Amino acid sequence: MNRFRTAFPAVNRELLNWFPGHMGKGMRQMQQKLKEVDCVIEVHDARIPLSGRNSEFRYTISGVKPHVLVLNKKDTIERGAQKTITERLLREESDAQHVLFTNCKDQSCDGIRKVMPLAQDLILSSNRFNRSDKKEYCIMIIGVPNVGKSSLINVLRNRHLNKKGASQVGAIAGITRSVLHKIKICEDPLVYLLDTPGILKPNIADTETGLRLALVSCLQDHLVGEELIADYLLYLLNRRENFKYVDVMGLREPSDSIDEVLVLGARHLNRTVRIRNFDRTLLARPDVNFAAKHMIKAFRTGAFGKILIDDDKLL
Ligand SMILES: Nc1nc2c(ncn2[C@@H]2O[C@H](COP(=O)(O)OP(=O)(O)OP(=O)(O)O)[C@@H](O)[C@H]2O)c(=O)[nH]1
Ligand SMILES: [Mg+2]
Repeated sequence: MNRFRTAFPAVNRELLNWFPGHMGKGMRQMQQKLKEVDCVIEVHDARIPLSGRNSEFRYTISGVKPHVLVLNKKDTIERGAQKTITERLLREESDAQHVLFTNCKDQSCDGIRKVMPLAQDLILSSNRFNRSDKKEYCIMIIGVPNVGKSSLINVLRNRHLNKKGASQVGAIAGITRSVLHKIKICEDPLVYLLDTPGILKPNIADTETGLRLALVSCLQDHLVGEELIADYLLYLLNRRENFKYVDVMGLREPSDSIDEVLVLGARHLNRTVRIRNFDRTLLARPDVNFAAKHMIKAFRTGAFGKILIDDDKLL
């Protein structure tokens, strides 16, 4: 009998719905700018190619414009998976017909090299409506938070203009908060990119979609709860029989209990928190929150290997 969970229990939606004011405002700003846009590049995380894309973009932003789907952070999945993902998208997702895989941390990445030529081809073969007299191209970069939209702009600008750091980048979701000014990234042809804030759907589809987004940092960890994200990670690792966490958390054997993993992990890491007992004496307890953060960080820094989270959806 399998001793690991075969399904993850549903969790309170409120933990997974994150739609702060700047997202609603950002969406409105993006719609207003749309008439100045020739092409939309949607960036998403390559670990979740089928989960968590904001389907509202299709109706409000990208539907009428040439569209490229950039699956970024390709360094976090096996190279061999790219073909399977692309075939699946081409077959089943009508709004993912031009797909590129990129690593914004690698200037020489072949996907990065293909972004501008592909966008230019699509623009040239499109009807530019009110913009057919305009010489310059304007491309809007959209996506959910923290997938690397600003990083993509920076790496393209660096590649084509040899200039650095036009748009602020950060490891926490919600760095870019409004639609920014046009950023020139190429002289010939003259191309401008528009950076935008990461925008989620106001209502998350289901628990697993929300937790997959959380695991790759599209939500803010403390809002979801680090222990919950670590539990979902444990569930995914056990399902894959990936037991690298045993060493990372200082365990003797695999476990399906997040409480056990975090308590033993905190002891292994020698981290305690002091809590006040009912008689006002101080007690030292294992710092399970620290242990959860440690486990999530290990996943995000690749200590558990390259993991395509959506692999179950590709079967
Ligand atoms: N491993 C890896 N990390 C990346 C890559 N591209 C960006 N990152 C990291 O992902 C994080 C988010 O990058 P940003 O460019 O700020 O993402 P964003 O989509 O603009 O985020 P918001 O503005 O918050 O919506 C940063 O820590 C980047 O260093 C990549 O190709 N591979
Ligand atoms: Mg940004």
